[in-house]
Amino acid sequence: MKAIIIDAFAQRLCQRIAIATIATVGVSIGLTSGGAIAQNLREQQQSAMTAQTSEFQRIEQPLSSKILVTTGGLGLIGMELWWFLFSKPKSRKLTAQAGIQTVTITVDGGYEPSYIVVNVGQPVRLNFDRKDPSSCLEEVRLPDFRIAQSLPLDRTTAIEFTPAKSGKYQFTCGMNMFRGTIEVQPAG
Ligand SMILES: [Cu+2]
Repeated sequence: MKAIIIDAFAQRLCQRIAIATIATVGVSIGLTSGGAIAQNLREQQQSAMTAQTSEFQRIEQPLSSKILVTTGGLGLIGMELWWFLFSKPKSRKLTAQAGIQTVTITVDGGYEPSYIVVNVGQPVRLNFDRKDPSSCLEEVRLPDFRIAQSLPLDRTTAIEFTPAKSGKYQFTCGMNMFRGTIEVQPAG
């Protein structure tokens, strides 16, 4: 049990580090290109300044754009840190309605909620509400339950199954890029 929790945590952390890395690269590129643009502007200005006389107006523009880029970059880094340190995976514990554990999962740039907790031996109904037009999310798979279901856009598609054993099961898009987890808790 402990091993499972650690494993899930490591997986989660791994995902986050990957996304954080991408975000960092994005910010770096933004800062670098911003700096390059600012420098370019300054060079242009300096050559223009030798020809013209109005100095003060011209020097202010590259400075302000530099400040803007730096502030934007720092803001993004702050948001990234906040997200990395404080945001938590959203999980949902289902309660049965008329004997079926039901949840609606919004499919829009991923799955929300992406972590679902159910009880063993009780029917589960996942209502996938697909709002994302990208073909990436047009199919959902639950390999452990031998389910592969296409999801029409702007519609809710129900998938039903009954987990016979406790454990953690993945559901993914057709290309295994987006993932969610169904945690099946043992009886009692
Ligand atoms: Cu995909």
